Amino acid sequence: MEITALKDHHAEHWMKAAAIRALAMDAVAEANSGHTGMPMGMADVATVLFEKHLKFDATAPDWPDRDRFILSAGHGSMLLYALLHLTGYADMTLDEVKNFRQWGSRTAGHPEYGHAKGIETTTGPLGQGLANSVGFALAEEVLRARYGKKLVDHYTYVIAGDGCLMEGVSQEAIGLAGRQRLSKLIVFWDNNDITIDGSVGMADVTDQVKRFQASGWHVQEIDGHDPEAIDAAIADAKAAGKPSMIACKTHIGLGHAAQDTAKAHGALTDKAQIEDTKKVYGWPHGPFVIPAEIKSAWEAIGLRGNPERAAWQERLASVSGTRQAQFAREQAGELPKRLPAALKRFKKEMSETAPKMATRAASEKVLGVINPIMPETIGGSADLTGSNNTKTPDMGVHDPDDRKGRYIHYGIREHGMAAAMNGLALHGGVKPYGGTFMVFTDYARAAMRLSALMGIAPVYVYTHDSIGLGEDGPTHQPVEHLAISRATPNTLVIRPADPVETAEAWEIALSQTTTPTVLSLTRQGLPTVRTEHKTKNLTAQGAYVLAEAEGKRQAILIATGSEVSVALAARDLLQAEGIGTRVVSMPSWELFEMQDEKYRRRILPPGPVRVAIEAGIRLGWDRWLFGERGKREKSGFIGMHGFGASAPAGELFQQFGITPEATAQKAKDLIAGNWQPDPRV
Ligand SMILES: Cc1ncc(C[n+]2csc(CCOP(=O)(O)OP(=O)(O)O)c2C)c(N)n1
Repeated sequence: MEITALKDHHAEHWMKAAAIRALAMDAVAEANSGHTGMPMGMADVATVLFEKHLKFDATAPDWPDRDRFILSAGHGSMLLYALLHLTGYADMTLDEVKNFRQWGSRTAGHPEYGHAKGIETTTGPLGQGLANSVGFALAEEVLRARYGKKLVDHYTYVIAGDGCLMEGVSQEAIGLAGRQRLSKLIVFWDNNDITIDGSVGMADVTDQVKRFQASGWHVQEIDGHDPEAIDAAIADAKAAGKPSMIACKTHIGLGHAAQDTAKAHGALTDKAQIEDTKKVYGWPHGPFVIPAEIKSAWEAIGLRGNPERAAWQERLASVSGTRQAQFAREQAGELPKRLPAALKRFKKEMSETAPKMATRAASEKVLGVINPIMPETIGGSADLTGSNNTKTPDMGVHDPDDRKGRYIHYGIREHGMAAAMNGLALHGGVKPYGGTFMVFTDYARAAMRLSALMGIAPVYVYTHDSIGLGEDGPTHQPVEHLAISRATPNTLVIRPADPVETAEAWEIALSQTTTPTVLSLTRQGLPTVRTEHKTKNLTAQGAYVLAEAEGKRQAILIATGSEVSVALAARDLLQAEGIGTRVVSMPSWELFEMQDEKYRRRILPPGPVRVAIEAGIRLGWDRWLFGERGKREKSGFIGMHGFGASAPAGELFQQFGITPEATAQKAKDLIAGNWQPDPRV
């Protein structure tokens, strides 16, 4: 639809949409950076969605039963900021819009979760928002099944661009949504044929309509500037009974000299061109000026959901007190009161029976305690359920035929799983965890990084955490992955040594509300090292003395996970030679870092030589070896210096020198003053 026809036939709509376009142009021009063309192209779709369909109340942005709106094409952030400002979200003042992309503003370059209400997720890395939306829609299904339509009945709407659809993660998301028949997920594709380098055709000839259909979606194609077509398409999408994609043919940079070109993708800052565009729009107002009647029309849209929310509040008040309390607890992300005692009982039993067990198997046992007490957990695995030990019998498999099922078969989609877990966590009311092999952290990383950046708390259950997985070989043996996870800000990495530490690790992970956790778990069996029951969660201190030196303390062995038992055996060797040796179990660097100086000094006192043992690369370990009062010439590392190999685990530990004997020798060399640099492989 051409601009003149739009202006003539849909005058009111046009002016509302023009307000978005004008704000986008003004803010980008003021910041001298940002993306103008996309908000200009999708303003009509967004206006119809907010005016006629989106269930929301700008005065209550956290209303749990609101529809979610996700701008997956996050570079078009001004579209979202304009909508939030116009509809009257208190966080999004005109000053915030004027401070687009400036230090301290809520209007970051790309929408950031937590900066302002109404930003449901952080987007910008293309494809992520779309992949998050699958988690949002899954959370809605699970909660609707549990609480009924009275309390949970909402849609997830997404705007995705060509870039989102080109990213690989989009196929993972689309495939999962299609299989799960997420009928309350509606995606608008901004089909404008333009990316940064030029036309989409330079890099892609995919028939997106057929692609979505092939994955089980309902698809429509419309003129993305025609308000009636947009309205009708949304109505049809709602009735489709499957996830729905609306291909919206749009013009990037509508009405601007750069329309339909890659130039429109960038910052359109030329003053004369902006003025010309505003003339075409019939928008005679200066920068950041929104006429009162247009602002109040938008504010009325912002209040449209108010009665519906009040009715919802009444319905919530009418359910039983227990149910209300449960709903509130789950929404707040609080742990059930019964959980700590149940985990303590589990720990006691493990210490008493001291089984030999892989930590992945221990994790399954712990989940067997947790899941029946926490109906909000949503488990899953990327097609490695039997290997990750992530499923407990009470969960039920989530499926269109069993929406109460709490276990999700994500398929071989590590990235899609992690992104969906972000969506589940952001939706609220559920607590997601999901498993794969630790080495595939690489596949999931972009989404894991966003969990950390957003400050949300999914739990990544990563098993097969070292060469200890054996015969699958170096393609499957993580060596640098602990370091990568530890390098990521706001990420908690826990590598438990036995079933007791595994239970403690889960308790810590589930108590997080603003930090994701990586649980690093073994494939191979390990002895229980915590044979003396302690009610206190020792893992929460990050590191603690597991075995004290007998006689004069000459060596401290610091180990994590499967190498704690190596350290204990090395201690036996050293003690047999009269060398007093302390073993420190250090399941989490981050938690140890948070302890006060006095505690850290108590665990790692100056004086004795230090040897760290971990079947991963050394990067980062120097902090605990040289730092914390340590000395380079009095410290050594037993671990990996390159990639692993395919062989039985026992052989690999021997070949790579991660043994009690090598550890004891290293300690003795250091005590004798024979420090050697690490081998370079
Ligand atoms: C994962 C990722 N890769 C690259 C970018 C950089 N980038 C931002 S927008 C864009 C082009 C997107 O094209 P499209 O989705 O068609 O948006 P439009 O041109 O319509 O605004 C690129 C490559 C990014 N944000 N995320």
